[in-house]
Amino acid sequence: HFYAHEPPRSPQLLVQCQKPFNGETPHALLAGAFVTPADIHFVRNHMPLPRGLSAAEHSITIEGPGVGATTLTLHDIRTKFKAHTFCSVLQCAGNRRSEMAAYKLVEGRAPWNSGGMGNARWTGALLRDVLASLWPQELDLVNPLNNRAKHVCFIGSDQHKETGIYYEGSIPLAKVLDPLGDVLLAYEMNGQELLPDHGYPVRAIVPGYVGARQVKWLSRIVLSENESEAPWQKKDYKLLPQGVTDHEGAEGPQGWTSMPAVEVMPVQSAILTPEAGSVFAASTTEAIKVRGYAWSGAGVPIARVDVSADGATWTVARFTASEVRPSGRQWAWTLWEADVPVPEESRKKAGPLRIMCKAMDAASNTQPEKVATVWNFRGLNCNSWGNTIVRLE
Ligand code: MTE
Ligand code: MO
Repeated sequence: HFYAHEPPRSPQLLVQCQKPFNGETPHALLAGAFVTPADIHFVRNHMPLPRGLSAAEHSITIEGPGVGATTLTLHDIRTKFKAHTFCSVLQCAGNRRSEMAAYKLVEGRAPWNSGGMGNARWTGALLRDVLASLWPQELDLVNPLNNRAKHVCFIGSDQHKETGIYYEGSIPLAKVLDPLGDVLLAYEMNGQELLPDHGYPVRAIVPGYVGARQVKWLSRIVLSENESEAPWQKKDYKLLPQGVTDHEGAEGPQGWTSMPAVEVMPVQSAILTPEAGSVFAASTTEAIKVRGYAWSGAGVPIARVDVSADGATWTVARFTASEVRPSGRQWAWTLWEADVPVPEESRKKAGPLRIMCKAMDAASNTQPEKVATVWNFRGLNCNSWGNTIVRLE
């Protein structure tokens, strides 16, 4: 009965789990739109959808050490603060987990392919503006580190059915107060009210950060000396060292307690089409058209994407779409395509052909070649070279 009030969902979403709902966007649909439509944008819920939220009645409580507590209605947030609109990639830490799991067993439950990531256009008030107007004297906006609070906890309205705790995550106050940080209290996605699955009526958008901190159905914001104590902050979303291969290890000295929570995401790229298993004539002299995405959580532009069908000769991809913003605030993905020749060797025989891509951002961050390099027990942040295996017949 906990799940009796789930919203209607697009039948196009590939369902990883029904309760709680986890669904990803099919690769070809992601490749087909620079701005991911809201109804097919991936959904990652940890719990049943919260009930009874309404934009007209919603408010957010904001509190912190030395500043007390105050409540702002969503109406205030919409009308009293300048609205900012920009594209920002949301990526689940589990995106591409299936590739890690294929290499070695992981614990994370959903075997995401490359569709656990989307690029939507978000509208909202900057949390920086909100804090600056509430506490212009009490907070040091210029040097965030001078404040007693060092973290900002976001608390949702969805509850864990056994413990009763609400979904929660935190980010550094410095990210919120950074004039280039662009942390939003977002009330629109692609120019429309948020869909229930994406956090209606308001959610946090934390550009460049892992999806887990971009709390949906936002009801409280707590400025705090410490990061959030919630399990999603203290446990689940951490990159454990490679020696940790089971639950016992995760609870041990090299586990949760010794590793920081995932924040800024690494440079990422993946191939969306052709889909794995697509068939091409072995004798073809025509190049294979390859499409995909690239993005860097650092907010710097993608400098280059290279694509190869033999790992030795690389074709430089053409960028087909991006939203150009100043470096450090480029939160949209870059879509790309490349015409990749079938290697002479492969043309003589039928069989699988692996096509690979690798991106570099403007800060020279690159993707590691092998999944073994990034494997971790939770199956998080898989960003080794993108790939697809097609068939030559
Ligand atoms: N916020 C709440 N309140 N509850 C959640 O379960 N899941 C998080 C984040 N915010 C979650 C949440 C995770 S892990 C991800 S990846 C993103 O929401 C997914 O956002 P989306 O469902 O809009 O794509
Ligand atoms: Mo996630």
